[in-house]
Amino acid sequence: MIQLTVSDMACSACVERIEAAIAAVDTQATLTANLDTKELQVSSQHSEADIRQAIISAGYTPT
Ligand SMILES: [Cu+2]
Repeated sequence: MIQLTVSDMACSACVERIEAAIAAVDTQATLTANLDTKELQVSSQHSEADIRQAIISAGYTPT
């Protein structure tokens, strides 16, 4: 389980964009987002670096 904070994830459209970017890397990935805490949990066989890179290319900033 990869746990990230994405402080610029503001609404459900942001989550959808991030979800699509992660799906492009790993179609098997599942994602849980909490818009109140800006926390993102990703279940993926890919590395955290790959997932981070996908989120960054979608225009968001994971920390
Ligand atoms: Cu948004």
